[in-house]
Amino acid sequence: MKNFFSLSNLEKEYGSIRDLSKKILSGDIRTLSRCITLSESSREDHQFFSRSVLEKVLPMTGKSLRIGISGPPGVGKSTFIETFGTFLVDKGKKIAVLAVDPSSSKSGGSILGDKTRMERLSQSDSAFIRPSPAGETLGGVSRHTREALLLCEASGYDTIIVETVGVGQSEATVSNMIDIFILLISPGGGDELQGIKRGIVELADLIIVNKADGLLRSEAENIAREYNSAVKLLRPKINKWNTRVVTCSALENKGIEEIWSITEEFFKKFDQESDLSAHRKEQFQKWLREEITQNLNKQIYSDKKINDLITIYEKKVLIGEVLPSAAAYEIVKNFLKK
Ligand SMILES: Nc1nc2c(ncn2[C@@H]2O[C@H](COP(=O)(O)OP(=O)(O)O)[C@@H](O)[C@H]2O)c(=O)[nH]1
Ligand SMILES: [Mg+2]
Repeated sequence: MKNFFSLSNLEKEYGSIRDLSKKILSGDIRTLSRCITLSESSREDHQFFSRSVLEKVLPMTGKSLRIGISGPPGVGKSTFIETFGTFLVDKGKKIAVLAVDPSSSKSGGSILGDKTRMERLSQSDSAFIRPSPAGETLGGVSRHTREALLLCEASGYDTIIVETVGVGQSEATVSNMIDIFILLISPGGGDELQGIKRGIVELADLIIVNKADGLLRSEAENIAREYNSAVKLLRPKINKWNTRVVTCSALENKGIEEIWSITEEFFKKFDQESDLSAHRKEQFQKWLREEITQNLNKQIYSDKKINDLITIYEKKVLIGEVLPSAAAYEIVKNFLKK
């Protein structure tokens, strides 16, 4: 790739790309964190720099189980990841948790709360927990998270958990970077079937009704039954895989074993019947296309002259003089001429 930035200053500050990539491969956590931070930076030279490191280690990526976990706030995602993650660490796995929270810039983030709810996991040497900051766009979040995911894989993490707040569009984006999509729901939150967006339910390979303990237990089991009949109507995403529904208690550590065995079963099936690597190639293709669109968008809107032109056309559109489609055509034509 042609080098548009002077990287020598960055190499002086952070180390050479060669060294950094070696450290990533050796599992050095400080370097991993630093490279993720650089890829999240709004500075293009930082992004370019971290991409250069990532490109060097790219052949060592793609070997983890990528698990997406989603669900409305308060459903118990962080608690579940603590329990499930600790269970996996005890099995000898290395876990990276990437939390995507597009709302975190407004709320100040749930990061502090998460750290305390993932206390055991965050203290483990075999776990790496990293919240993704809110990008200005979902596209930003998705690129950060994808790059962080690949960097973690290169660092030797064999299980990557990507957590999203199940409130919107971010699920579809995240489902395009993971292998298995797990949806958490819980009783008592008023999230009956209609409360959770249908689209999210359709993405789920596994639905977990959490908080199946104490007084909530029978309600949790009822909800699981409801979902079980509802998902039968959904088309299986991959060959012969029907969305499964189970109950668990993240707090009391119940049902975790079964969830792991379903996950393993899923990966086995996936690998045999749909070929995991083909799936990942497809994801890379989509990523490329997404990036092209976002890059173009960014370039158009950051061009002063084109922005002036947009303002002019906007006025014309608003008084009904020009059709939006015709205006867009002219604006893009002008942009391409430059
Ligand atoms: N009874 C019960 N409460 C739970 C369970 N899992 C989480 N919680 C509680 O639900 C609340 C929200 O949990 P949290 O993990 O922060 O949810 P998140 O917003 O989805 O990450 C906390 O008060 C947890 O203690 C569970 O399995 N059973
Ligand atoms: Mg949380």
